[in-house]
Amino acid sequence: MNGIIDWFARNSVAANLMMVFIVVTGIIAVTSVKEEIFPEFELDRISIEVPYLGAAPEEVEAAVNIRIEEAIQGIDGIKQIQSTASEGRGTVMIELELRLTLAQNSRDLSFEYGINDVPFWRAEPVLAKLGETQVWTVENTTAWSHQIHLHGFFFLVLDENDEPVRLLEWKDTVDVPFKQTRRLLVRFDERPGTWIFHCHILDHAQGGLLSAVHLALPPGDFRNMSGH
Ligand SMILES: [Cu+2]
Repeated sequence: MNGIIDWFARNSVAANLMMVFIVVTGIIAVTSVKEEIFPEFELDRISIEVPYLGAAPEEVEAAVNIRIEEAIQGIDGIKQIQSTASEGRGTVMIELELRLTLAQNSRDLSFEYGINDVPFWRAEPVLAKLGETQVWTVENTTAWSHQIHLHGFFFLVLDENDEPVRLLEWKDTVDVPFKQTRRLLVRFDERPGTWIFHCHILDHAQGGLLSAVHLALPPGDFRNMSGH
């Protein structure tokens, strides 16, 4: 033991390198532990990963997965829960339903999209993965009807004011009458880029009823703006 201390006392460069190494691994450990403990937020997807060292999948399932599932049960707007228990780790993926609201500013009567309760100009664009199918709930709180048009992809109207729609038909424009709600299924394919959606009434689009879907692009990366 004394030999090691003597050696480090004589080799101060080695001692300093050792210290830097310990500090750096400490920082890496702290930041990577954080990533595992805190849920990762995206607009429509939350992933909760909980490490449970040394536990068998059945133990993880009972101690982690089932508890998370119980805790989030009954929360509004959950589209799908995907739960996996593996050796030493439980993962629960929650897919949220996307909620678009069409509102009107009472002061200047301009139109506003709200995306999951955030006005569109403060919200991130809608994020989608290649090949993903999403469910959009579009609630029109204004006194006007709006025809929502999405570039590049189609809507399937699932229900109107919670009443299921039959027949199911693919449309590129969906009318959302005033004070009504439509639940739409949107299927994205393998064409990455920024795809605009807006009200087809021109002064409404100009007044703000316009937003974008980023298909497999990180937020803030605008590409392939299709403008018609
Ligand atoms: Cu409109």
